[in-house]
Amino acid sequence: MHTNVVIIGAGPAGLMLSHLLSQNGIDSIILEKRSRKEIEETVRAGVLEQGTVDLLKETGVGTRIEHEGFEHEGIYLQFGQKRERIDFPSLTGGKKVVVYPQHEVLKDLLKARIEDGAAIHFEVDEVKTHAIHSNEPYVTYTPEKGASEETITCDYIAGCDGFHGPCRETVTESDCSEYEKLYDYGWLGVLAETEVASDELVYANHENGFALLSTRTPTLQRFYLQVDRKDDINLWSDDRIWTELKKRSDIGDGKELKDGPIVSKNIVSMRSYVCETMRKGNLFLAGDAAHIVPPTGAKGLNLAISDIQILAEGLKERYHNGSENLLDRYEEIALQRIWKAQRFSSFMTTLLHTDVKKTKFERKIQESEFHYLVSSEAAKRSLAENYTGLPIEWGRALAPQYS
Ligand code: RFL
Ligand code: PHB
Repeated sequence: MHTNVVIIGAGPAGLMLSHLLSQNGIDSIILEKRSRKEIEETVRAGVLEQGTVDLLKETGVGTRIEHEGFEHEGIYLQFGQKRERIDFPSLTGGKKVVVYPQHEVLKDLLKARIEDGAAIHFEVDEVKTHAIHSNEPYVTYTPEKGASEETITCDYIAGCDGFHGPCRETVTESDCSEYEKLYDYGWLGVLAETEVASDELVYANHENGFALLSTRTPTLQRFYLQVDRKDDINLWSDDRIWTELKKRSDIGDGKELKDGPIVSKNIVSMRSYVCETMRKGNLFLAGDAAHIVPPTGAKGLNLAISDIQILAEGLKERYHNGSENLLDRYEEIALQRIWKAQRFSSFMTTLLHTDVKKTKFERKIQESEFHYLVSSEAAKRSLAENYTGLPIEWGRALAPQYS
């Protein structure tokens, strides 16, 4: 088998890359270790930046988002019992975000790719990259556990295999620059069958820890609680979860969060990580394979998509004009946006989480940060600009045209 680009991973990054390449007449094959069903059922992100939504719509995969996504024009920030709203359109010249689950984005992309006849191999095993420094790199894999090995030769390999995939290891096993911060806390995420808790997302800081009220549908809600990163989910009964959610989101107005059956719960740890070496030979890393942000800024999926916009444009220039100039600048262009999203995610995380290691002085500074933020037009504008999504800085390169 031969193709232009072998894409490892059918998450948002891998599927979007395959989609954009096919729209530009460039062949790819996707290798994915999970089943289609598992991909379409895993609950993760919820908030899409305006730029992500625009790209999905412009490239023909935005019909369901248009009808089923919820446009949000702001968020609430809460400190103790004080809750303040940040209005996005008035602060950003009209920008909004859309609440639409990641697995629904994946369903839309998978449907489009499969209808288009794309080669996507699910449930593969033993994916390995080879000869990445040559002009004929190749990937080996087994179509299922224990089956005999297959080989795909290609021009480029895109490592879109998330934080735990094998591609980043290939990059980091020799010279590379990595940056990392681990947090002492994690998020306990739940899906609960109850009514919408708030018209817009609530990010609440409470002395017991952070809480986030988000949504999925009018009858299914997504809530998160800050917990210890090593906490055991079995110690969190539904009653304990509801008690904490109610306490942490209470604003003293006598209205209590409405509880209901909790249909899923799990704990994820939080980290900030960047592998600045996003290209090694003809292997490119994109999305979570190259960087991780704590979810407080709602940036991970959106960053994966902007990496892919840059990479796809570079590949387009290579296949259409024979020039690698833009591909050579992939890292440089992508990292500009990645570090700004890292900064914002770290800022939101530090602002909103309760850190028992903070001194009384640091706690006062955190409180003052909140009061400054909600009372300053400039600070609110900065938050709104970052939350709704910063532009890709193409620099000397031309902005892409997907229309
Ligand atoms: P993914 O989604 O991890 O996809 C990687 C794919 O690669 C496959 N894979 C392999 N395939 C073949 N062989 C191997 N050896 C492989 N190893 C792995 C995997 O099965 C998978 O299908 O990475 P990608 O595409 O870079 O996308 C990144 C996003 O998924 C991630 O950043 C977001 O979910 C982060 N995130 C959020 N991002 C937002 O933009 N907005 C949000 O509101 C938001 N909320 C969140 C989040 C992440 C969360 N968790 C679970 C950490 C909320 C949470 C709780
Ligand atoms: C979600 O709805 O899953 C969600 C929303 C906002 C975040 C993170 C996750 O910052």
